[in-house]
Amino acid sequence: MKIIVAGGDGFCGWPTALYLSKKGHEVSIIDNFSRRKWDKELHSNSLTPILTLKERVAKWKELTGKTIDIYEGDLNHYDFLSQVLRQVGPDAFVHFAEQRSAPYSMIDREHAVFTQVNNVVGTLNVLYGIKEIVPECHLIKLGTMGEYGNPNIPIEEGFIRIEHEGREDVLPFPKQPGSMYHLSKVHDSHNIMFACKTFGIRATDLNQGIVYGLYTDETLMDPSLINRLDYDGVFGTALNRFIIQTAIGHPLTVYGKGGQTRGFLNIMDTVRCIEIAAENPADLGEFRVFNQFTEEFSVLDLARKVQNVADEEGMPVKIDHLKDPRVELEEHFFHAKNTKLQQLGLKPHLLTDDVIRNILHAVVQYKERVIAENVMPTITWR
Ligand code: NAD
Ligand code: USQ
Repeated sequence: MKIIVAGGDGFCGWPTALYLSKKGHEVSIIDNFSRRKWDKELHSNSLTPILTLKERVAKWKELTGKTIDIYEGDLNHYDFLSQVLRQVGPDAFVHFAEQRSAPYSMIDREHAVFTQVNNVVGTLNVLYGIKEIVPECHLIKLGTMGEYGNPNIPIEEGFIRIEHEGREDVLPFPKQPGSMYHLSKVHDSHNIMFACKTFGIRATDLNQGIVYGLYTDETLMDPSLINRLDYDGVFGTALNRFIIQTAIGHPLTVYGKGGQTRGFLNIMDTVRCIEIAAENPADLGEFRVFNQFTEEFSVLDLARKVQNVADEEGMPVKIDHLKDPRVELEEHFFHAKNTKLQQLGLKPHLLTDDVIRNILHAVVQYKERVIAENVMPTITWR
């Protein structure tokens, strides 16, 4: 297949591009390198030293003989996007290219507006580009489990059967997102559902949980292929942050009680989920939703798991309960369905102590790169 990976310079996109390329697909990356610019804005960095995309792709070619084309540009610029769609003629368009940090979206009005414009307009352009230029192309869009929020009932995969006043229907599952970023994903989902119904295009919305780890078989092939890894209070995510905090001897930063429960998955499963979606496309006019996570944990459970492994490794670490900088439930019911990807063949890599240990050993090598003042959260929701 000809596959475009938009956001292919990022944490999920880069290993996905390599994985799909190895599987024999013709991969092209679109990226405007905004993530690297946000690091500069925040005076932060990736824990791991990452090369330029051009250098990474050249190393991939040297090692495998496979070419990945690079298109540098912004999905918000329709002239650029439409030219790429004409040139590549993709069978699938994998869309990772958004501003994905909840705290970044909550800095102030400018960052909220930027996040929603970047994400919503980018996705709208992709929808119109597919409609006008490549109407058969399958949109594989990264959504988020956080679109659903924390309802007091089990979360379905996208849709729920509801009985009301003697009638029944299957309707979109209610959305109660917890940040301006998570809201942008809800707006995207609505626009994609409308475009499928109205224009007859095909799309899969992957409501992904929190991704942990950094390595895949492909990024391990050479140090030049290493993935980015975020640890700061803005872009770092729960489990990866706790492991990196352990590496530098920083207390684990549990916000509030730590009963916040979420879906999680290993980056090795992210790349496979994208392949599964691509190999099993939605029908024309169909809007599909898969919940893309493999296990559920509370934040405090994860901190304790990391603490146990740290003890075994002779790197004891404390757990701190910080005042929660977010407006969110610190304890709640959470159970979500996640059977569709497994029915299509996903074999989850589950979170064991050895998995935590391996990530810890990997990150310890780069601990000197941590900018200590970036570890604590500084952005509040209120
Ligand atoms: P990332 O920030 O590492 O990568 C996103 C990439 O998209 C970056 O390289 C960035 O430069 C690019 N980009 C952003 N806006 C763009 C635009 N307008 N035009 C072109 N390129 C643009 O993020 P990630 O962690 O790889 O996440 C990828 C996607 O997966 C996001 O949509 C995110 O919402 C979703 N997701 C991520 C996680 C996670 O834990 N990382 C979990 C659930 C969902
Ligand atoms: N949290 C802590 N301590 C920390 C970091 C986070 O207790 O040091 C808590 C947060 O308060 C929150 C939970 O852990 O309750 C998750 O926070 P996170 O920063 O790990 O994840 P989140 O902000 O939800 O966003 C991340 C990605 C986003 C993706 C989302 C999937 O950045 O792109 O959409 O995970 S999900 O959470 O399922 O919506």
